Amino acid sequence: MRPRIPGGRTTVLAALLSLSLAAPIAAAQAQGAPPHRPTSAAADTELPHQYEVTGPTTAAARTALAATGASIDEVHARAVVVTASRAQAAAARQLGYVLRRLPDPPAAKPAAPGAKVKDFPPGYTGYHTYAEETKEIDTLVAKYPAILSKQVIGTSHEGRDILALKLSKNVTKDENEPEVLFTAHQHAREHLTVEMALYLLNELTSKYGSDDRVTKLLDSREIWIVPDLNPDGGEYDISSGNFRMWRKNRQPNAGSNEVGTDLNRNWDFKWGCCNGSSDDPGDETYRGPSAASAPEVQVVSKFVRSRIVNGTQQIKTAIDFHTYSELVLWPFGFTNDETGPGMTQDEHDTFATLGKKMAASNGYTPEQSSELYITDGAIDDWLWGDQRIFAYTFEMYPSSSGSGGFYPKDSVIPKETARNRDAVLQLAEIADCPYRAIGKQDQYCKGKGKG
Ligand code: 0X9
Ligand code: CA
Ligand code: ZN
Repeated sequence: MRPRIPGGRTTVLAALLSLSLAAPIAAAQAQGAPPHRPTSAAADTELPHQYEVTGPTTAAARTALAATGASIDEVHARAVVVTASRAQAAAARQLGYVLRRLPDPPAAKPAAPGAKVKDFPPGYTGYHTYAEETKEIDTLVAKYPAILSKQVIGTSHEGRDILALKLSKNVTKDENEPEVLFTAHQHAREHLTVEMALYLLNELTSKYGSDDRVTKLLDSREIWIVPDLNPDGGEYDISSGNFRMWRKNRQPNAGSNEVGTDLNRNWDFKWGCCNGSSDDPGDETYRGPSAASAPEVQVVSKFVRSRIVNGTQQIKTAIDFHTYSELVLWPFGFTNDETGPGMTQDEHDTFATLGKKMAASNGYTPEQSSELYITDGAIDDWLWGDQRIFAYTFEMYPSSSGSGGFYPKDSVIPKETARNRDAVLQLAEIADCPYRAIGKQDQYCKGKGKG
């Protein structure tokens, strides 16, 4: 594991920053960061941009910065990277920070106004649009009907199907096996996470019967994959021909022209409790008008609750995939405390031990999510706090904006999805008794389940 610097996680970039505070991020310079002056292009003013913010060094300072409504995309020892609208950037400057605008995502040829773009731009066509994703899933279900089944668990605001795929031997039967959940794409611009879900679907079907670990897993577990929580946002992000840097869903807000709720601030556990989300519909981290107000959150919450059988939640472990920063995060996000109501020492130790083991296999940095900044209404807090599922958030590739930020080229997809294979298998394998991670299986799991 990498060494830690107090007040922030350590990355190569952070080390560079600390050596040379005055030097801007080299990659940003090389790509020609745009100047700070406002531009007159109307389209430009509508899109948020990324900024390097020098100054905040503690989780508390980052939480205060997040209260401007910007999203925090990277955390380093002496700087962060945010996505912010013009107003949010101004608010951050009001806090006394120096902001430097980073290059915008690569732009394809702008489409004619109103024209609907059907695919990702050149260099990104390996990513799956919603239609391509649907087709790929249907092909796999047709090819592997004995071990893969598809359910439509509900629809998004705009009416797109939200799917849950089940992988198991005897897939049509609800067997008494530990269940595991993988979710992806709460945030529209985090397209690599859909590829992660598709990778798992391909890997766990095509290797069944030939790969020992995969075979044992499907023989003894029921694995659920919800590959796309935010299909509307994902399609909106690509539909102009330029990446829009969109984060939220596409649900309108009453009394506002601003669209969308941040799904990862909308879950019904400690919703809006702790300055870890925004009440302003224009903000990146808008929590919505009430807990679970987003249809996508309702659909997945209902699905998770449906896995309570005879009073016992069958799902034991979970990962929600995001990008980016290469992190393994665990609850709680709403508090800086490691233990307290809803989190015993043994529970915390189980989270931390498992989280560090997974991080050792993929090279990510492990930490409690609130070490970054406070978040309330995030999915992992709900999965643990409300459903007692050992739930993690993975922030995938890259580690920084200089390597593509939210929009790395499609050439990285195979490597950066396979990179999480071992971590995913680990978490699925230990689902029968997560407390085995701390050697307390006899205390917590005696006579329960099967391995
Ligand atoms: O802010 C978020 O929702 C996540 N970062 S992202 O850049 N993908 O938006 C981090 C969430 C951390 N908090 C919890 N996992 N609770
Ligand atoms: Ca079951
Ligand atoms: Zn995210």
